[in-house]
Amino acid sequence: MKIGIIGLKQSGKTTIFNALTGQAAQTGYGANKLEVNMGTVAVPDERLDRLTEIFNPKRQVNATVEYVDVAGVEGEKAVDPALLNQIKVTDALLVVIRAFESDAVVHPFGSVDAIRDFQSLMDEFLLSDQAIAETRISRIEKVVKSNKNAPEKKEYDLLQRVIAHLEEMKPLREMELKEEERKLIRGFQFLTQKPVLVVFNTGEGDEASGLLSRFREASAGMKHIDAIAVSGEIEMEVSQLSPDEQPMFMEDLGLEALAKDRVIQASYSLLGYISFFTAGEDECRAWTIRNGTVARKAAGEIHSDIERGFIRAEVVHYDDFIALGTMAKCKEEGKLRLEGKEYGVTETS
Ligand SMILES: Nc1nc2c(ncn2[C@@H]2O[C@H](COP(=O)(O)OP(=O)(O)OP(=O)(O)O)[C@@H](O)[C@H]2O)c(=O)[nH]1
Ligand SMILES: [Mg+2]
Repeated sequence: MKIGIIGLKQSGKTTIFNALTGQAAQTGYGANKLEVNMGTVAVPDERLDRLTEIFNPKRQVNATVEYVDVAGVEGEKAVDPALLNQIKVTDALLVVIRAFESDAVVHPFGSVDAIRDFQSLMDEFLLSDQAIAETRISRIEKVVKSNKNAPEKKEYDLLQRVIAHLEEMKPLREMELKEEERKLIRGFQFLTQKPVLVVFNTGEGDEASGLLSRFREASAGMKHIDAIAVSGEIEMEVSQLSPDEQPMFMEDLGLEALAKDRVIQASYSLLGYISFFTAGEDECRAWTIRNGTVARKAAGEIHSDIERGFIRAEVVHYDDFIALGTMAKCKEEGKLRLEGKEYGVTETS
């Protein structure tokens, strides 16, 4: 899974990137202009750890999340194409919104108002997508108008619908698209098509429940969007400590879970992602798929050859396996099932 971190200038994106990845990228004004910070972290998974204990494989391979932290956006105008390019191939956007007060940090709009900034960014993303769609339309308009059978005709018609949808101030996340249509516009990587996890960057000890409930009002009816509050600066400090030291500081700060883990959890649930496992003497490994992905496609995550040659899979539910302890026992008890190509892999199956 790959997540793009985006937000207004000086909202704390790089601070939060550091908290999520344990890196120490430079923060503060002008720190990264058009440079990109990238970091990959392993998705912690107790179930996988348990499988490793049982199978004792040569290696354990966790699922990973890749974060891309880019420069801040200006607000109130379409997003810079150079920046768009940097967060292009991402599954979701992590939108950082400043909610902390500080005289030392300049806010581009002159004051701290998190809900205003949220709305302003959403508008900016709409504008940005509109500009992309319009540019493409103007490029193919001539050929489509002069030749009814032009191959670009389908794309042209779809982009007209996309623009009409955006003009109603509706994000493309909420547009009904057929699989074929989705493919047709995939290359544009429209911002408003991506699921959004808003991270309100709050000051130390700030109570965030009021802000989160105002967010829920402001985002009522919107789809594929969620929000959490994170104290960026504190979380970054904790992330720089050794794993042994972290629990004590978390307790002192009253943190039940780290932003690093909360963001991963929120992202999985926002995207409807789940893990399935493969386990053996060589490796125990977690794979990320969308909940309900058919077995053949899930197998394709492992290798395209397996997808092509897929006949059936032997499946056992994690809980059954842990309860019974060995594959042989699962087979004996009828818990090892043969499933065909179209079997939907879900968390509970
Ligand atoms: N008080 C306080 N300051 C913070 C917090 N998070 C970030 N800052 C400060 O805000 C400034 C900007 O932080 P960055 O993480 O560099 O922000 P950014 O969004 O990456 O900035 P650009 O990449 O320049 O757009 C830095 O001086 C941080 O120390 C916070 O939670 N509380
Ligand atoms: Mg930054």
